[in-house]
Amino acid sequence: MGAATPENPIVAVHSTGDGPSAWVAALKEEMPGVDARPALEIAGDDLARVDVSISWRLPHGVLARFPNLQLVQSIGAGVDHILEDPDRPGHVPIARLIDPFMATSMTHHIVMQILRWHRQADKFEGYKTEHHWPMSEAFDHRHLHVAILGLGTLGEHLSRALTALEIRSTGWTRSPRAVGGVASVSGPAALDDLLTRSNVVVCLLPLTTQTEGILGSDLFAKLPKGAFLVNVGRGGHLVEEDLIPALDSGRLSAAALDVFRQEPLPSDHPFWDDERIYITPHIAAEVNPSTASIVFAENIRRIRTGGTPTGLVDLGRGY
Ligand code: NDP
Ligand code: OXD
Repeated sequence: MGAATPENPIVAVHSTGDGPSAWVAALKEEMPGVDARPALEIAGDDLARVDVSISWRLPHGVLARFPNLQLVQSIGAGVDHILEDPDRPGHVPIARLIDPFMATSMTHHIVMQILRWHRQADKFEGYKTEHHWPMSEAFDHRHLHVAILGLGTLGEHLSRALTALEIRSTGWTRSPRAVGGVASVSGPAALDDLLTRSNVVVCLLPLTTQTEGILGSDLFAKLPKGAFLVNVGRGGHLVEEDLIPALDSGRLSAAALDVFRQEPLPSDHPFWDDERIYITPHIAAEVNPSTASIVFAENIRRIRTGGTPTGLVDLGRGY
């Protein structure tokens, strides 16, 4: 671990979007007496009092201003936004957020997208406009097989929910992983076989040097024709220029994207106007200040009492 806990320690909080105030308030609610402040407002002697940073997309270089930092806590399950900071003090541990609320929220989003595609919701919207009442439509969920790339906290939750809905799924992991009642395979060789028997692919991987660009033409070519892609991992997983050709060729029939290489997605990006691409603005599993603060408060207590925080990242693996 890093330096000793400073006297009168401060938690430095940063978030994009609505800013840090909701996070500061939720943390104070959960941990009365905590000295939590917006990270960008901490200056002078107070910089040495910061022992914990809780952040989402903190500007690069800010972590390096805290000489007694002991924990970098991500506001989010992904930590790529922290690892990207070239000035990050490398010896300070990083924790990702493991929050059951997020897992449920992510599962709801993905199930919604899969069922929207499978039950052809867009077609029925069109029928409504036309006042058309088709004589029959067959939906056979037994033909669905979902490949879940990344069977971690979120992937495992999804897999269990799909099983309850009688939708088959198989998870893909880096190292062999036995999760009771959940089918899984691991390693690059097993992925090829999994793809050939999956008509839905869900990416729930962390962004690492190994997973960057994994959703590209090579992977699409292994899928059965007409497959459906859901990317909720990171924009860097998708080779964006390979998506529209895969849709045009019929290899993919549609894609639901929640994350993009550039966020917000630029207004002139071709994905906006392609009706085969469902777009959501990185809201698949929004972090919730009141539930996440329970985890943050526990990790602050642990780091200040010599304990081990939950969700510690293996810096060698990158997640
Ligand atoms: P976990 O760390 O719990 O799980 C990651 C999974 O990915 C593990 O099963 C891991 O395998 C697998 N994995 C990692 N690298 C590889 C690889 N090279 N080959 C095969 N499998 C690999 O993460 P979470 O489930 O908590 O979150 C996953 C990601 O979801 C986050 O990193 C983030 O990018 C994204 N996310 C997106 C959100 C959104 O709103 N769009 C919200 C929250 C998260 P193993 O089990 O062997 O370690
Ligand atoms: C996360 C996210 O990583 O919101 O939690 O993407």
